[in-house]
Amino acid sequence: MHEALRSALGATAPDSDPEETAEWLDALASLLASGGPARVREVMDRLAQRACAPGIGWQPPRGTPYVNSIPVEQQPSFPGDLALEERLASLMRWNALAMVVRANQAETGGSAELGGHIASYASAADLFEVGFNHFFRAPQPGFGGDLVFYQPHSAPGVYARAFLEGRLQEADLAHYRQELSAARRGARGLSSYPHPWLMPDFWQFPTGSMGIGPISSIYQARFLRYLAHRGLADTAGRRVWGVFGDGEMDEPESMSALTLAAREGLDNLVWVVNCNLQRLDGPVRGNGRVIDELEALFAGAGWRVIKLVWGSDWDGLFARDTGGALQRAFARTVDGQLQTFAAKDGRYNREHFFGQDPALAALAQGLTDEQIDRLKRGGHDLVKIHAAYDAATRGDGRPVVVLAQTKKGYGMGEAGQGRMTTHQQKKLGREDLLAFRDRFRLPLSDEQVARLDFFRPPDDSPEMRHLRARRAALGGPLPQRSARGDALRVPPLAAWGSFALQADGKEMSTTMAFVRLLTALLKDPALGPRVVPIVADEARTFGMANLFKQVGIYSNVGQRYEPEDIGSVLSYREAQDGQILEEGISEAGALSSWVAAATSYSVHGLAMLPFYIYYAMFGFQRVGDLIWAAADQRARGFLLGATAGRTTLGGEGLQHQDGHSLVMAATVPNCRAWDPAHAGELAVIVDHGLREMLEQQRDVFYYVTMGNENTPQPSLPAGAAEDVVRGLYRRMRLGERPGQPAALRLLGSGAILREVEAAAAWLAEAHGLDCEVWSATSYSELAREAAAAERRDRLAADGTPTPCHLQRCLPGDAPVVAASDYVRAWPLLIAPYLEARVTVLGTDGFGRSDTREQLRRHFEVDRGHVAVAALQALRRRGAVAPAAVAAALAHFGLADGAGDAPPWER
Ligand SMILES: Cc1ncc(C[n+]2csc(CCOP(=O)(O)OP(=O)(O)O)c2C)c(N)n1
Repeated sequence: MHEALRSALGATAPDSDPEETAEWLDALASLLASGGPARVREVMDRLAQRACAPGIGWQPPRGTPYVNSIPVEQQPSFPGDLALEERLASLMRWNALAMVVRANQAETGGSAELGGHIASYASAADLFEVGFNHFFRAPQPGFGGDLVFYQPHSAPGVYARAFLEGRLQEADLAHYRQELSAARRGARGLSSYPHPWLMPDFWQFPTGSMGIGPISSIYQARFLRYLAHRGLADTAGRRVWGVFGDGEMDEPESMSALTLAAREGLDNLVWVVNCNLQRLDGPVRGNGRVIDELEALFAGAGWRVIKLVWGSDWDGLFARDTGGALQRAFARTVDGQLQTFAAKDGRYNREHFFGQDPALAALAQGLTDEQIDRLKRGGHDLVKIHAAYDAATRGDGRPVVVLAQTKKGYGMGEAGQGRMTTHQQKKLGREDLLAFRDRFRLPLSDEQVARLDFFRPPDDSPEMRHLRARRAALGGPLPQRSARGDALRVPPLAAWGSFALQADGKEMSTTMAFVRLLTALLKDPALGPRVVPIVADEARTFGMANLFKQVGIYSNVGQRYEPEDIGSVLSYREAQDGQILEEGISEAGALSSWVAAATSYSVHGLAMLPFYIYYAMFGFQRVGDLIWAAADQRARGFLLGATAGRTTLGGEGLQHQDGHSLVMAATVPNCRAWDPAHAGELAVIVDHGLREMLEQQRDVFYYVTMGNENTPQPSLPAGAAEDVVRGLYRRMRLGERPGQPAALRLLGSGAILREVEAAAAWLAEAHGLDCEVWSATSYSELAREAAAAERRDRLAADGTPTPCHLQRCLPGDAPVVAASDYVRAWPLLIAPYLEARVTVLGTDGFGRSDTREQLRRHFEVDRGHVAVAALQALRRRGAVAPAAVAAALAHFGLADGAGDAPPWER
């Protein structure tokens, strides 16, 4: 030990006084001998405290040698049947490989275009198998189970296990990545990656987009604590496991919440980072060591790091290596080189690794080339993996990361192990397949290998009995997803939203109205506790500070300080049972929190009602991929884009004014997007959403825009509510000629409805025009219904037209002018379904900082532009004279604008 310590140190730093150093090391060695490791740690902590004093300025290194964190003498004995579990892992590997290769072979009904991955699961199989056999617990009576995030391109391995468990059949495996063809052949198609939308009883968390699994797992772990602290659910003992790639750690999302996990003391969270040292194109850190880098990063963030670098075969080598030659060699070897060692055979490794120095060569002397070839890395050794996971589950208040070194394409031999191109490898030749069979001692004939037969041992075989027994002991199969939460009754809208429905002209903004609605909902005895208000450091901006005191901000430790504003009615209050999730300046974090709450109905069987309110510009644009994953995950909740629109947020300008989130929201199939103009509309929309999500248990979520402009709020016309949720209702008709259809229809939405109403009033008064004003609460809802109706007509043999709300509201060819605070693409969604010609005014282009009035003039969506657009539309039909248009242009001060560059070019 003494020698090893000395040489490990010697490998890293030149020594100005070796003799003195030796004395210190001797002292350390005798302390270790007399007091044991705990005493060494104690003394080292004290010494470190001293050495960190400014005068000395020592900084502790973040790294430890390139060896396992759990020494062999502390390794627990393996509780399973090692031989059986190794055989099972080999079967998983085979079936996963066969699935991908078959999907890509024309002879077996596949197609080379289908893709799939072999090498990633080949590296991760053992990491998964130890989890499945010993650690990942399914929900069972009285225990909600663990939450497991699976590395996405390892999905074939997870299917392979479900096949052995009898949850999937051979025909299903044969339809991996053939979800559409499968249904026609009576099989179940298997999605490429974990997608709850596509396999709602199977996959729980979507991980296909790198980085989303990692950040989501942290916030799910935190949400388990939140539910417990708020007394809503007993989540004690439940754990979140995440198996991720080392390349995936490059994603900002993977890294961004590490300190949060440590700060919140999430020792219910275990990440296993599969360090196969490769990503798609090549090495993750060819010129460095990713395990060292990640160790420093995670340890610095406050995580407990368990390095799982070498398999049991190395234990003997380390024991014999009293001079520390191995450690010195590893300290010199970068990942690019380790990858090459993985790709080469035993002979090469003997020459190039063990041949580096005589001490190493001596270590390898007793090994055959074959044995050298089979020296396992830690992540391929079931015993070592078990030891690491076992240690990981002994919580000490910190989240845990297991850094497991593996080989990419493990066992793929010449065809793929450690090859640069292995990530993309989807085909294996006959010889490679036979070699794979031999390598893993699979009980398959040459013909079965050539045919790529899937293999399931007989039900009464020891393997299958063991497999079933292990899962039974852990509560049942995984992954599994539940589709239903507890149904909650929504109180009648009148009980919490009548102020908005009968606003009677009171001045307020829709954001203020929302906060009032939220405050009222929070007070409902049944629903209130389920509400989860979420903000990313903008609660004050949106006038929500009153909630700090009322329901408190969640903190796992309560409030350990006296807030500066103590005594004020709105004082800042953190509490362990606080209800608000204040996520700081992390939209990705806030969105992940929202997802945890929005999927609670399924993950915990407990429906929660999250409202994440944020600057509209920093939503779909900033964290759109997380929102897409939320949709995949069948999230239910509300996203509220505040300070929405390009012209409602005076002063802020280009970066803050959102003119396109609604268009993006409209591209998410189960997101219903709304642009209410008034408090009443907003209340009706929220009420409808509550009923859809909580009572009818529909897998939808709502995106609702809100403005911060104080305006007089009209009462909602009687009977309008149903049409509000259809997306369009009539607000008024001016200058009506009884018995005749309106000559003109003006559509306004959100912040611009008032401009449209003002334009209509002027047109009626100045030109005696008969015009209708409609509030378009959602162009995407209108367009979806119209498109569905059009599709039915297209595909129906009898061709009977199906009427839709849009066409019922706006029949005939009277010109339609639609103005919005969003880009033209938003109102244009409805244009193809109308007989009338539609003129659209929108806010395409970059924002500016100025007053609302100036902005509306700049983007050409103010009342003057609406009025002129309407008159031009009528002029085209010969319904008004050109002089009327000229007069209007002059009246509104627009006479000289035609030659200017349009706003979106400025
Ligand atoms: C956001 C995102 N970018 C890119 C990809 C494409 N992609 C899929 S797997 C992969 C490499 C993964 O490498 P690593 O995390 O090291 O996992 P390994 O396959 O090596 O186990 C990439 C780039 C993706 N799925 N998501």
